[in-house]
Parts: sequence; structure tokens; C-alpha cells
Amino acid sequence: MNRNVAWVLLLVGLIALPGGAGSLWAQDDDGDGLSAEQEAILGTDPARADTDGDGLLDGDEYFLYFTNPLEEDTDRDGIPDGEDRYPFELFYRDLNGITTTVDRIVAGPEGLRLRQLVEIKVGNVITVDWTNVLQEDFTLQEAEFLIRFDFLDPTREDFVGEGYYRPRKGENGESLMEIRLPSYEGIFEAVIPWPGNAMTISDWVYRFYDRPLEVGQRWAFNVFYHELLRWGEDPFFSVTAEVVAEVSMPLDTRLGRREYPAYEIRAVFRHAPFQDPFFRTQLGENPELVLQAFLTRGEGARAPVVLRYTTLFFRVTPTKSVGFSVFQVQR
Ligand SMILES: [Ca+2]
Ligand SMILES: [Ca+2]
Ligand SMILES: [Ca+2]
Ligand SMILES: [Ca+2]
Repeated sequence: MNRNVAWVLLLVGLIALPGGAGSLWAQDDDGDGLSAEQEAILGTDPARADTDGDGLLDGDEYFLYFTNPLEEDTDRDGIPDGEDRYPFELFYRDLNGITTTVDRIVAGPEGLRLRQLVEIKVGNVITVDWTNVLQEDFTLQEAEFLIRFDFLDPTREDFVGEGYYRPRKGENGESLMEIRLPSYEGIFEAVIPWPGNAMTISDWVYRFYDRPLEVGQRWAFNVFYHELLRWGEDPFFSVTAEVVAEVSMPLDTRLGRREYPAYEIRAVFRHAPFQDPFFRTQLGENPELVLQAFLTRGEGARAPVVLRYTTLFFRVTPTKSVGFSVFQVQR
């Protein structure tokens, strides 16, 4: 080829490039549902549809399954994402900016385990590493946890303690739970009657996993709140939950805002009258508290993902308060 013609062709190519840049960036050469630009943001390979080789496409991992497209086994349970019934590790932040949690559900031979790493920053930093062993229907079987208080005040000694919930049988064969709650104020221990359909305040939202959901479905169950026990209150709420609507749930991701098809669940938490005058004033004689959860829908046979949920909180120190935290999954 004549050298001048080659130069001209090169120049034409360079001039043509800006015009073609949009389509170049939007290009999905490996057909994994992510453009080259999106792959650059996530760090995945634009020439490989399944960068980590776990059987799931890069785009499906990010948008559909909430797994890591760069890790073969996102929740590190030994089962690759493509074969795992609960493959994800979810990172949540509460909208008050106080608490972050990382949730993993691991299905093992002895049932399900929900592992939650919680960090609460209220001046001091409280971290809790929970493992809840759950029945197939997500009711609680037993739990163990490690709690750590890291005080800002250098004159206060930091605290680490181990706690548990352990099932027991009573003299007449009734179901009981032995509970140990460590805190910097000392150790609280109790054995209480345990209804079969009970779960903890952090598990209630997972009750809806592994069920084909549809609008109008209802469930009744009990939710245990251990702080109430320590304060001499009935530790259980009786809950009625209902799938109330199919909605579109917006979520901000690293690849921009995205609408997810979701089910909205409303759960009414009822409690026997509180003994404590403060709680009676705040919550009324027979409180009914409405909590919400949004779970993904219509994405094949895989476990739905909790996109957003509300949970109750009670704080007695330093100032009494009652309220809700709204947790949203972060992408
Ligand atoms: Ca791609
Ligand atoms: Ca790719
Ligand atoms: Ca993959
Ligand atoms: Ca993966």
C-alpha cells in the first residue's frame, strides 16, 4: 500500500473514532449484559462473559443475583455461585447512617445459617457477629454471637463477650430457650418458653425467602426482641405479615440508578401492654407497629433478595428512644 494512502486511512480512522465512541462504549462484545464501560467500572473482563468462571454471566451476577462477578464463591461457603441456592453476600446500610450489616445465608447439612456482621456507631462502636441456625422455614433453632464494645472514652475499658440462644426441653417436654446476653453492664441469663414459630428481630424479613410469593398471601409468626427481656417486658411481638403489592423499587448502584421489580410486604407487630411508663407513652396501650420489606420478584428460580426493610429499635441509654431503622442493600 502507498504510504500516503495508509496515513490517510489512519487519519480517517482517527477522525471517525469520536463519532463511533458512543457505540464503542455501549458495546457488549462478550454478551454478558454489561457494556465495556460498565465492565471497566466493575473490574470484570470485557472479553469474558463469566470472568470468575462460576457459571453465571457477569451482568447476571451484578444485576440479578447480587453476587460478586469477580469471586467464584461470593459467600465463601465452598459452593460456587452458579450452584449455590443462597449465593449472595449482602451489604446493607441503614438510612440513619448508624448501622451497617453484612448478611450471608449458608445452606449446610444441618440446616440454614444466617451470619450477620453488624457495626453500630453511636459515638462508641458496637460490633456484633451473629450466627443464627435456622429451620428450613427460617424460624430460629439456636444462635450464638460475639459482641464487642469499643468505647470512645479512653478511661472506659473496652468489652468483648459471647452470647447464645440454646434450645432446651422443659420437664413436660415443652420448648424452652436458654439465653445468655453479655454486655458491659454484666451478663443477663434466662430460660424462657419458646414458641415454635419464632424468629429474631434480625431474621423476620428472611421468613419470605424460598416461597413463591404472590399478592394477598399472609403469615403469622412471633418475633423475639432480647432487649425487652432484659427490661422485664414480654420479649415477643406477634406478627401478621402480608404481601400487599408488586412494586418497582429504585436502587442506586455503581452503574447508576436501576428499577427492580419487587414485592412489598407489610408486617404488623403487636405487643402486650408495656410495663415501662416511657414505652407506654411512646407506643400506646396495645401497640401496633407497621414494618415493611421489599424483596425481588420474577427472576427465575433463585432465592429472592431483600432490597430494603425496616426494623424496630429500642434504646434505653444514654437517652430512651423508640424508633425504626430502614436498611437498604448497597451496590
Ligand atoms: Ca460485556
Ligand atoms: Ca465480561
Ligand atoms: Ca461469574
Ligand atoms: Ca461470582
